[in-house]
Amino acid sequence: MLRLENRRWEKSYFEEGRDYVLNSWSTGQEVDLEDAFHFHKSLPESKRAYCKLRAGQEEKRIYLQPRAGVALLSEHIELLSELESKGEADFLPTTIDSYTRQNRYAEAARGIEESKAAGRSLLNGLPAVNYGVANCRKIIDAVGSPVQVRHGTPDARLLAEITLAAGFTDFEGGGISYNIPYAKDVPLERSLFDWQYVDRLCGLYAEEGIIINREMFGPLTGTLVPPCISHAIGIIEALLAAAQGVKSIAVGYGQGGNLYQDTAALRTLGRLGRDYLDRYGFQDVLLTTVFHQWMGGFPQEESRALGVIAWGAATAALAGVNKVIVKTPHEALGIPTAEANIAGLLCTRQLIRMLGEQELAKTPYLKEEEYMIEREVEEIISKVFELGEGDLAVGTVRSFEAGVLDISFAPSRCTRGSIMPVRDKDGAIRFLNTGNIPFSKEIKDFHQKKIKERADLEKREPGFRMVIDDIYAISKGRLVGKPR
Ligand code: 8ZB
Repeated sequence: MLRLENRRWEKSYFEEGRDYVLNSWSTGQEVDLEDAFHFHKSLPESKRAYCKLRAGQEEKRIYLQPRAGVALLSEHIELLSELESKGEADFLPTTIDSYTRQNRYAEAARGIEESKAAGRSLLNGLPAVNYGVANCRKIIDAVGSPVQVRHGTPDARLLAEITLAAGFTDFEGGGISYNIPYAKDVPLERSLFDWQYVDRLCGLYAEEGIIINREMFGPLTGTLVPPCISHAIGIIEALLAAAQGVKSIAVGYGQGGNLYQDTAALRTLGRLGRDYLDRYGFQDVLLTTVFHQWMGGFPQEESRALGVIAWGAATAALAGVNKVIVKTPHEALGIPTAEANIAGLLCTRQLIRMLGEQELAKTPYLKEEEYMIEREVEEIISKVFELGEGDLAVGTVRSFEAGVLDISFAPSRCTRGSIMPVRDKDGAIRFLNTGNIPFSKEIKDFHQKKIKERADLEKREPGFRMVIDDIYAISKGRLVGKPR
């Protein structure tokens, strides 16, 4: 039985479980922390995510990062080099394949062999565990930018051990955001525990002066997620990571589509995140924000897709954010080619540069959006602490059971899925149903009023039909789903 609590793991407690992790695949034996520390210390600042993020935040720069990962190492290195040179990416990714995300390394091994035989990638990412420490280090040696591991793994302990030892300086995911949207049957206690391991490992690096950035996956299911949901979860994951000694944390948010709501979301995410970290004694932790271009369904045609991408880029520029994760015109089709990825990057870069001097005016509408998000997040998180009797990890598990924390459209059995989002007449994402989230009357009334305006305009009852129309709207060329 796991005894989950939000307390920094003793070194002995960490080491107790470590042999099991490192023995779960042969390459685990390559991990040597002393050698890893030595390699990290040899890296120039330009290859360290934390240093680059800190400098960028001071200079108010907006960094761009693509997603990319293929089965074969040499092709992966070539792909990243192109995204860096021709796409002008500031941060490079290594997207991990789905077998590895589920700890199915034998099947990933087969995927490598089959990809070699086929002469093309038959996996949807790089199986980094199979390649091991020495091979993965070739990636770090070959490029000039910091490289981040991007995945979707409930149990990422071995993946973290290997990639961090290889010299990756940035690792995405968290015990909530890499479980609930990605798995059906992994207990939340389990994934929170396994991510405490990952965070504690990063903490051990930090004790050597090697600061690994940890990024929380903000978009969750990517389907009409209200800002307060992703904010609350990102902040909880940030506090849990900081408790294990993580010193650099990025919190993410997926574009909703309404410029004012997205701007309010990004501004409050940075503010609230900073606030909570300070409040709980983590003033020394660097906090940055990440904006994901539209994570829902895309139009098929590349030119229309680039329109969606450009709107995300404009939003990021006007709202202000530290990093943008860029989509590609192949989004509706599958894994993008290098060329499509470069198109997404250059399109985004153009908008970010063109709008660099402009900032969205703080109108009453924007202020109201910010006020609402802040209140919603505070109301949720205070209840999580209350249910945990002060312990955030325990509170998180109890809150998902009670529906105080809830994520819609997720595959996991660990979330109720009893909240329901829908757009208002301006395209902002509201709660059609607040489920068991303990919102005050003021907040519930606000959402109802906003949804009623749309219902009156469209002369139909708010309901699931409206939600379905919204889910398909962007791929059909609109933001707000229209009745047929
Ligand atoms: C949750 C993230 C989904 C996004 C992209 C998808 C989607 C997944 C790869 C990739 C480039 C890969 N994605 N795997 N993009 N290379 N191996 O992540 O297309 O946009």
